[in-house]
This record gives sequence, structure tokens and C-alpha cells, in this order.
Amino acid sequence: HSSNGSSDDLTFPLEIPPAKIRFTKLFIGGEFVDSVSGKTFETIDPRTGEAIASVSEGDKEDIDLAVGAARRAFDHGPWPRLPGAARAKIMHKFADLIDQHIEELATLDTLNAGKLFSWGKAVDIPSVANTLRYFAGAADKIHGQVLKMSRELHAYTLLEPIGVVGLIIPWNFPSTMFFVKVSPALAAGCTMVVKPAEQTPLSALFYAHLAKEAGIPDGVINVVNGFGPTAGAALTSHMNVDKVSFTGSTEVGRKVMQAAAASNLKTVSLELGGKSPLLIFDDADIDQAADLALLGVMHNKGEVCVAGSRVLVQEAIYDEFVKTLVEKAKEWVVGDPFHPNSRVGPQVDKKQYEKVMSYIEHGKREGATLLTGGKPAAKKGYYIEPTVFTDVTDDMMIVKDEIFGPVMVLMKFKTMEDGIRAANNTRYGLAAGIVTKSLDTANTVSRSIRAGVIWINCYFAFDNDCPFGGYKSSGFGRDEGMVGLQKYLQVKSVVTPLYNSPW
Ligand code: TXE
Repeated sequence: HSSNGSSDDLTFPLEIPPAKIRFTKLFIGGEFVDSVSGKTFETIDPRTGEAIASVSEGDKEDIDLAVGAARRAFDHGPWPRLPGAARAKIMHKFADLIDQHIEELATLDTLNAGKLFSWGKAVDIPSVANTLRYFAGAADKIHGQVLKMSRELHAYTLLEPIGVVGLIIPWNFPSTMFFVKVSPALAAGCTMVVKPAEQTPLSALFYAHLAKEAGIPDGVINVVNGFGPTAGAALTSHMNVDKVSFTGSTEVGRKVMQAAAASNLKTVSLELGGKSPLLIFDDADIDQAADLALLGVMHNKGEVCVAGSRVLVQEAIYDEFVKTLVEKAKEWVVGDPFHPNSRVGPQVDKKQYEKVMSYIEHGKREGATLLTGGKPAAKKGYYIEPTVFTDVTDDMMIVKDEIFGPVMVLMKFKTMEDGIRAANNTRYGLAAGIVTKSLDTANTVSRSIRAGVIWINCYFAFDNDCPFGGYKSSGFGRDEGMVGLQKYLQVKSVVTPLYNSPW
């Protein structure tokens, strides 16, 4: 057995036979339809690399149809015109329907993305229902302000839904990211075209079905499966889309902005990659810090935008921390994501698996020390051992780039100022963690790091009320919280003279 509890020649036995896949077409105007071209593509199970279903492949023509349906639903349909409370009622029904299908939905994300079934069932799927409920609670509280004008004018702002929105979803959190975008857009009164990642279309299609059952009018939510350069690009450059909310790679984020600029200047929000630091100070509880460090980068097999992939440890506790970390890394058992004891499932697909393995090889070639892991964890499927590198330098690719796998780089720092400098030494700025007992340290470091979320003595402490998003090349705009609702709204000012007097 290797250090992380996996066996070298293991091909993990499949724990659950693939569930019946009920929805594989495109969802446009309230109906499941074939793509215009009739083309399909295979979606795979990362536990085996084998196909589990053929799904319709949408392209530009299908995006046109979906945007048309969304446009009609926005311009003439009831959804934007309903009282907020009526939208909220339907959103609550949608959430209740999700609660009734938790196991089936968690199964789809495990089959399609290799995510832990136990986690999906206990956390991911129940919390998407709560995301809907959170934003439903805001639907009847969307209002503007009365303005204090400098002359005798009565003026106020109206908050209106921004219109037809394009929502481009990544594969690492197929359910969470679907609802982080769909819920505020629904609450605002927008209509939408969702483009799930090509790796993970299955749960999105199930949600489309539940939306219809809940009473969301036809055309309000459309789902077009397909690839980025075709369906995704068609959505971002569409003249009838008013806004695109994108989560994905920094590279594609640039293309999304360019497409928006070159078409109708639709507004864009981008939640992109990261290389987030976790700073562990001398006064930290070493056990707790090692647990947090591993959670930060091994959770969801490292396929997390806010993963704490750079762990910075203050020098006085560094050696002891390393010992504890190596011991605890064994607790991150690689295995079939349906098995209750597994903590690390397979990477989502061959491309991501090869990307992570090539970074590991690069790290070794660049001269970093491999503390643990570093190998494929099974002969079949896309499993990789939890991997930790030390003796790294700032110029190494494994320190600079987002690897998006279970790979930690461990660094040492001397003073708080050194730690802050190292933490900020990245083109990204999505999240950061701080482990310390000192309030002074926690306060100073939180204010000194250029990142959208700071977690003190915790990590991944997400909440619907807690906005997150990027600084620097991690993008702009915030998801979640009331700030996350604002980007789906337009501000209109209305002005009229107070008296029948010249203005
Ligand atoms: O991302 P893409 P990929 C990072 C992570 C990962 C890397 C590459 O480092 O290893 O990106 O992953 C759609 N116009 N993140 O190649 O391509 C695509 O179909 C419009 C971090 O899978 O950015 C999918 O729906 N859309 C990230 C979505 O973009 C396009 C999550 C994301 O895929 C498009 C995912 C185009 N031209 C990857 N090209 C995070 N922030 O959590 C692709 N897409």
C-alpha cells in the first residue's frame, strides 16, 4: 500500500451500477428537444473513463432557439412581471422538489464528475435547494431608492431585471454553480440560457425538468448542452443576450469578455481560477492547521476554484507541521466516490487528469521535493494520489499556476510581512486562509491580502449570504449574497419636476 492508503494496482470496484439517466436532450422553451443538427456526444464516468450516456449536442442554431425562447419569455411572458412574492412561491416549490430527489441528483454528479456521493447527498444537493430559498427570500424585496436631488425634482431609481442572461457553468460543482447563478437570476425576474460544462450535463437537465414541474414558465430556464467554442461562444457573442455570468478558466474568461465587447457590449461577470494561499502562523494548533491545509486542497480532489493550493508555514513550526501533514495525508483515501470511506475521487476527465499529472512531472523536473503522493492511484479511471511538494521556489510552474488537482505546494516564511508578500505573489486573488490565535495577526493579514474571501481558522466556510469572487486575474463580480443579486438588475432613474416650475 502506498502512503495514502490506495493500492498501486487497484482498479476500484464500482460501488453502484449507473443510475437510469432520464434526461439527455436540450431543454428549450419548456420542452426537451433534439439538437438542430441531431448530433450527440458521449458523457463519461471518470471512475472508468467509459461512456454513460449520449446527450444532445447544442451549437449556434440551438443557442439561437434558446435565446429566442428566453427573449419571448422576458419581453412578453409572465415571469418578469409577476409580483416578487409569486416568483418566490414557485422558487420554493422548485427547492422542495430538489429535496425530494436528493439521492438521484447526487448520483448524477458522482457519475458525471466523480464527486463524493456522501458529500453530495449531505451537503451539495441540500444546499442548492437552500440557495433557491435564500434568493426567493429576496424576490419581493427588490426596490430602488428615493433620491435627494439638488433641485426641485422628484426622482427615484427602479431596479429592473437585466433581461436575458447567459449562464456558463463549470464541471467541478455542476449543481452548486448552476444554482449560484440561476437562483438570483430567477429572483430578479430574468430569463436565461444555461450552458452546462460538456463534462457534466446530467444534473442540469434534471433541474430543468424540476423547474417545469415547479411551475417556472416555459422559456424562463433553457439548458443547452454543448462545447465551449461552439455553444458557449455563441451565447457570449449573441446580440440578444443582456448579460453573461461565467465561471471557468482565466483563459476562457478573456474570450468571454472579448466576445461581449465585439457583439452588443453585454455585461459580464467572471469567476475564474485561483492559487489561493493558506498562511499558518507559529502560534497555530498544528493538528488543526494540518487538517485545514489538507481539506483546503484535497477536497473535491482539488477541483475547487478557491482551493488553498499554496500552504505557507511560519518557520518555527515548519518541521513539526510537515511531519503531522504527511501522517494526516494518509487519511485522504483515494477511492470510488460512491464508497462511504473514500475522500478523493477521480479527476473529472482525461484532460484534467493529464493536466494534473503533467504538473506533477514538471514539479519533479524543476527540482521540488515530493513529500508524498505523485502517482496515479489506479490503473483505470482518473485517480491521482494526494500529492505534496516542498522545497519549491517562486518561479516554479507548480507554484504559479492553478493545477486544479490534489496537489499542494508547501513553503516556509519568516515574518508576517514575508508571509503577506508571499501570499500576494500571484496573479490570482480568489481566496486566502489564515491560521493563528492572534487577533492582531488575523486582522492585519486579512486586510493585506488581495483576495475576495478570507477564511480565518477555517476554510471553505461558504454561506448563501457570503459573497465570493475575485481580485486580479481571478475575475470580477460576486456570486452569492445580496451583491450576487445586483448583477442581474438594471438601475433606472426616473425624474420629474416637483412643482409646475421650470427645472
Ligand atoms: O475550463 P473552461 P476547462 C480552470 C482549472 C481547469 C482549467 C481548464 O484550472 O484545469 O480551468 O478547465 C465553457 N466561450 N477552471 O478547460 O474551458 C465550457 O464549455 C464560452 C477553474 O474545463 O473554462 C465550460 O462550460 N464558453 C474553474 C466552462 O466554459 C466556453 C472551473 C468552463 O470551461 C468557451 C473550471 C468559450 N470560448 C475550470 N470555452 C473555476 N473557477 O472554478 C469553454 N467554455
